[in-house]
Amino acid sequence: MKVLEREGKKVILLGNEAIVRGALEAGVSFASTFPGTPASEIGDTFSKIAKQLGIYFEYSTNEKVALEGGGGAALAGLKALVAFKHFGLNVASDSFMPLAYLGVKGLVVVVADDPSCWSSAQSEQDSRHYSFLAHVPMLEPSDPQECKDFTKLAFKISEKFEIPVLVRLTTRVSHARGIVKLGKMVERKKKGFFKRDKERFFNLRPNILRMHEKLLEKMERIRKFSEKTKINRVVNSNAKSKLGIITASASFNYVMEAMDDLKVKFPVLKLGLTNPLPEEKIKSFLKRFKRLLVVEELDPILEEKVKAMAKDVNPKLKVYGKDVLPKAGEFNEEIVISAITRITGIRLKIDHTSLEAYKRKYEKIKIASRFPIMCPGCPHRATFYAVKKAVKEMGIEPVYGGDIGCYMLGIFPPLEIEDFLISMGASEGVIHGINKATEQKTIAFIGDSTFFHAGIPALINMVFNRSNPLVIILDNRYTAMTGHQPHPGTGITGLKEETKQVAIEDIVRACGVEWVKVVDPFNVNEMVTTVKEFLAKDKVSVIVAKRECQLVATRRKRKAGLKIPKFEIDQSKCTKCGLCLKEFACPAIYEENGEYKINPEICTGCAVCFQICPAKAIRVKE
Ligand SMILES: Cc1ncc(C[n+]2csc(CCOP(=O)(O)OP(=O)(O)O)c2C)c(N)n1
Repeated sequence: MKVLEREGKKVILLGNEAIVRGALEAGVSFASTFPGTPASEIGDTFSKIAKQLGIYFEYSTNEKVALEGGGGAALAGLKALVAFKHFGLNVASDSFMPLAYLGVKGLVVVVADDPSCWSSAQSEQDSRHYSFLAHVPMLEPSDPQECKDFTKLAFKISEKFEIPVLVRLTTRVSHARGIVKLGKMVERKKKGFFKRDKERFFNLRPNILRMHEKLLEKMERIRKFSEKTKINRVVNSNAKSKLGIITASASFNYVMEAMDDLKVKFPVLKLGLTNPLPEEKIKSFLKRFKRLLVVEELDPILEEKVKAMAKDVNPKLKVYGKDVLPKAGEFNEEIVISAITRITGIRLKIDHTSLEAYKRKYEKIKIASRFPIMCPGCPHRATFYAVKKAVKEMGIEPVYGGDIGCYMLGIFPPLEIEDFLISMGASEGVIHGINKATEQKTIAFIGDSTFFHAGIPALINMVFNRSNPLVIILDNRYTAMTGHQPHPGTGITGLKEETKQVAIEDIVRACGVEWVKVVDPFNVNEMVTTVKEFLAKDKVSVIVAKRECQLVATRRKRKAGLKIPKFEIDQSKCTKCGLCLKEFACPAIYEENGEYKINPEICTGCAVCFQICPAKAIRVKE
């Protein structure tokens, strides 16, 4: 594996893989995560290599638990890396703040933001705020080489100043590939020892105020380091210009590309350590200019701080930022070009002949616009179909709580079976509120991984506070949407070792739910009957819709050389009612010249269409 290549070699790594290599070079002993794109490959890489290196790695049940595990290992003297996506830091934040007070050392937390929400349903978020909120130093790499180097440096800072360190990525940094020059992997400690230390660990009054002050003092000491470190550096220092640029993270790359295309050179202060900021360095940079542009994605965090500094040292400086750049969404080179153009009047010299040729070439390519869909044979689709059939037969229109996972694609037409999506586990919490507030029937859909992550307290709340929604736990055996990582119900750990399978139905019963049934969603009739039965209950009821993700099942069958049955439509029997295509909406089914057909290339043989066809026109293909 490339992340394990020897010292001195140059290899092409993904930003996320480079994070792992940086941790290996720092001597990491413990790594934990909860999957979430754009951070997922960090955990998945550890999962592949940890065992052979004697590193402990786990997919934790959620990000708070992952951080607490990493925090515990670090308190016991091991170097620990914890990684998750931006929403993960929200979940972990309750423990993130006090861990900073405890002076924990050797703890690096990697958070990956997703400007433009390429793989995040819920909200855009600028996690840099957490660094300032928690008084935790923050490093922001721009490319894979920096991902490696900054992770190593993050461990150094954490060890030296006895503080957790945040490494903040964005999708473009996590998922960029680039050449990385590898350093030496060091020996790692196998076991630590927790030494009781009341002074350091008892964060109660009166200790707590002293600990808070100590944390702030540490940040002041790190500020001095920030002034000196080479990762806060000026690029194009000698360029003669009245405009200067301050930037960090992926934005630095767009700035460099924009200057290249505009054929201009402005001095650029590239910040790698963005909290604490090197105030003296920034102030001396600001003094040189009449105009300054701050390029940062999402919130104007640097901009506001730079504006405040400019008041002291260069009050006439005009600072541009969110007045010429978008406040929402990811940047790109063109966006930065347009900001520079607006400030300076410099125009991009466009070669119109090649532009016209480019337009002509791409005008011909028509990309179908369509909603993202669940895979052919996805058990979630079968569950949704059965629920829709059941409520139609009952003549009711329930409120549907949606949650986070592959099944959230059910929000799109033609299924449209989720009324809201908020955060992991919120389907249950919110549907409980709606159940209490209305006379309407309520159904919460929640995935298996999501149930383990955040669904249990909300289910207990329904029992405790006596609401009666129907909760359907879509148990496809994996955390599927982020790459089929195992969870507590899968029976395998992140180190690929066998472990106990925690049965969801046992937890549900232990929460106090009286009406619980495990149903295979591919058994359409049983699913419809159970939904109808449970919707009539006056207490909360739970269906565990249990069927392995069809992608995994099909891959396994193919690998074992087993035949995957295919289905076809007998045109002589088909009445063209359209139920299979328009209501069940399996992507393997399509219409051609007025006939409905099944594409054998993608049919996975789930046999649900076979069961639901009213004309019995679907049969096994010989
Ligand atoms: C707090 C938080 N952490 C991680 C994620 C990333 N994430 C998006 S979908 C998903 C998978 C959920 O798995 P599961 O509930 O089993 O549903 P499946 O995809 O298997 O259908 C995860 C972890 C997130 N959105 N929020």
